[in-house]
Amino acid sequence: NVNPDGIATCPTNIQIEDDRTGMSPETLKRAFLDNLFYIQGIARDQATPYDYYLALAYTVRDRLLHRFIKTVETYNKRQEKLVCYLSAEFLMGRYLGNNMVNLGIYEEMRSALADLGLNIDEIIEQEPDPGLGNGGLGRLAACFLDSLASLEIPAIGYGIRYEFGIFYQVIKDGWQVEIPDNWLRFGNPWELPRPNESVEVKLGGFTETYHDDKGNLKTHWVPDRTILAVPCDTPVPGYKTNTVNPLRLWKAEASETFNFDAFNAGHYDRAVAEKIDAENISKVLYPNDNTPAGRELRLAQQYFFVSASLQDLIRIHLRSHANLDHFHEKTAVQLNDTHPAVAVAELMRLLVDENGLEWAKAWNITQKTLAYTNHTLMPEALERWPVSLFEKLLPRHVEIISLINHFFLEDVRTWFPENDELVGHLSIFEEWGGKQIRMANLACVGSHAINGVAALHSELLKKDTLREFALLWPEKFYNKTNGVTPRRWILLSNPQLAHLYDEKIGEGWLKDLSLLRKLESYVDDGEFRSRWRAIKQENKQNLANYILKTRNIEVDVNSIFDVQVKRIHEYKRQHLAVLHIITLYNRIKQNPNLEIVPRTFIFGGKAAPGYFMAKLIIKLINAVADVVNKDPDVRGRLKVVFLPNFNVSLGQRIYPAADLSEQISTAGKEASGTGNMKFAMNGALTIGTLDGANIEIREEAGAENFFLFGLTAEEVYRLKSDGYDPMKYYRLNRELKGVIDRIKSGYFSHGDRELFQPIVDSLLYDDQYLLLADYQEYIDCQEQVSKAYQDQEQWTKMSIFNALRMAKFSSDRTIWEYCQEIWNVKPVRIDLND
Ligand code: B1H
Repeated sequence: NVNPDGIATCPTNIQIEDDRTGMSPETLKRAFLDNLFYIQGIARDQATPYDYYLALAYTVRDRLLHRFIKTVETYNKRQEKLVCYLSAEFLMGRYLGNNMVNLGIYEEMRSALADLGLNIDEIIEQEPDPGLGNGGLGRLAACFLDSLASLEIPAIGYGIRYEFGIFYQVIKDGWQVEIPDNWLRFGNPWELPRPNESVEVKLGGFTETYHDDKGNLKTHWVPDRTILAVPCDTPVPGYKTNTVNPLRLWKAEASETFNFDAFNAGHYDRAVAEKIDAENISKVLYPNDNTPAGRELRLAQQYFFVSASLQDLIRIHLRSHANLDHFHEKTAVQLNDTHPAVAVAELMRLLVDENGLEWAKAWNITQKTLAYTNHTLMPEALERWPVSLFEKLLPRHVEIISLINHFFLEDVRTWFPENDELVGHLSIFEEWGGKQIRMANLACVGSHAINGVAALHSELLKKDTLREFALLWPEKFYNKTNGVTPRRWILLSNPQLAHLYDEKIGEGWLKDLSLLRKLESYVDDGEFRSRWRAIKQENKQNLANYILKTRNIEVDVNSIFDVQVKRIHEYKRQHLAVLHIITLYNRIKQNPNLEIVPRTFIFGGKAAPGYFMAKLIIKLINAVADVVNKDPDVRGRLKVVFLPNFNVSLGQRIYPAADLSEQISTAGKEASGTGNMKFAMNGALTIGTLDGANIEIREEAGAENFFLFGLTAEEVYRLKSDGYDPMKYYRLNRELKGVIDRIKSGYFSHGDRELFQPIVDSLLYDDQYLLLADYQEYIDCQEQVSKAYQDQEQWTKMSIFNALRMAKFSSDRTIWEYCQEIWNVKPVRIDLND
């Protein structure tokens, strides 16, 4: 452009995009190259795939930071109530793809990179999967953060920045071997350390009393060490909102003052030891699912992140309020299971000891601030801490808990005079067999709301696990059926399916999953059905390629992909699926020409390193796989695959490729399950018991679109109280006997009859999870599955109904219910131009 004087000018209408915020492919490309050069410090022809990943991550991060800073600024200005989700686990999965999806720049970025000859999917695969959680509980927390930001709710997730996440699982000779997960080795572009916002956390020592200036008797905690909690913030964007909420994870460091003292006194070795001790607190995630670790370091971890988080919240509140009188009106704290339940005592300590509030006032604030979610009915999973251990680490908290208990039981005794049994059940202290603190009781007493995670689970909590509390405070009890985010679990995992939805009804379904119901009439459209099948087929092919590459097993993409992926646990009954496989195998061995619908059995899941039976079940699956896959009589009609290291990324590959979802826990044992929802959303049919959220999935999908079998929770209860005898089933059921005898004979263990003896014995002489009682119905039901699969048109219809009717299981619905009924919070719109 040239002006009348012949001087070159810029056209006035040109839109200049900032390199750090612009979203057009041109700008994205320029920003990416800029980051590659100036942040990675590498020339293009020298760059590794991981360099590309980091350059892309920083490009995406810039677009997040812009929104993140505005979000925090808006929250500070508006002073609306804030949700704080306290969780020892956040199983976030890879950030890069998800962040691009939520920013709405995935396709722009794909084309920007394609212009440079780069494949976006390959770059995404470079990111280590952040595994800061064990399974469902940690992944739920991650889905909740996605929904909170997508619903524009002011929220913050608080947890621990573990240096080592859940171990990496490899399979050697059929056994699980654990490898440390050094996920931070190559840096983490998503986190922002905030050392200036560090807080001190005390541990150990003793308490002493003193008189304050008004002559009141006060208690003072004299700790024997102080740890520095350094916050590292990861921005969590909502889907196509400007909201970017923080996930604030605390890293433990030695507090310099302490270290320095020792150092100056000439105790160099002691200073170093203290530093190591301090850093150990956030070193590693305890790899237990549904069983507490009971170790001193675990309690230290719990207290560490709870204390740091509550101190942070109090600091935030006092920045804009004169005192803490209205703290509960501005802060809702959700306890993700009992892992952060020490918050009850810590909030009281901070309010009373450190901020001078009266006990009664502090107690009112504490109860109104806290709410507790229970995630399990397994009695052995309820956390209890020996008072002696607790006292060693948290002497002041034991005093506070004793006082809380004292006042609480005093009330109970006036409401229910002379009912010692009730008092015994409600007490925070277990007196029997070495005094212990019952964390669930502490959480119940200190909270205004208590919820389970599926309808049945919430009912069983009231009837059983927390019965006495439900009698005392029925109004405190809620159900909040779990959900999962459709952004990661449909759009990101199954882009083809998402594209089909977009094409038919636009993109609105990602924010309102109930819109998918509009597609129901397409079940009668043959063309739609064949497209549906083609998508499933392509997903199956992708998984088959992965299986070939990683396990060197060839699978038939026309066979039923029958999948069970979840943590390995006896109550989840992976070994019941194994009994089914051996049943089919025995039938083939008896009659090699038997007509049978081909199946590929796919398993995945980690066992807690100390859980002997779970590890033996993995070995059994692999042992059966070795025999079945190699046997020429089988002629490839059955294949068994154990995919190592099941994690969020592998889940994203697996759920879209499944035909059949195995949800076969003993009724009354699985609190909810969330994998069950991910499968159904991706068009898998479920074979399942009436347990956890299966019940609600079946209600939504329609009973005719669900393969149901097995005892109900009530029947399980009755059978057990009538005296269950597994041997009876073994003796009376010839096929079952044949299956168990096959394992016993050493057929799957090169003649070794001892190897699987513990599994056989537990089934024949105990069978607390009632595999033998459910066996025949399971086999019969699987027969129905095979029959149904042969009618591909009908199967497709059932698949479509499942996928389209899962709106209830969007975590947006779950979070909205928490907002309305438990947290009393409203959305805050973030305006980038404010
Ligand atoms: C669930 C756990 C759990 N329930 C203790 N309980 C842990 C307990 O490290 N620990 O000490 C770790 C995890 N996890 C799961 O929560 C339930 O089994 C699922 O049924 C449920 O869907 C999920 C989310 O609510």
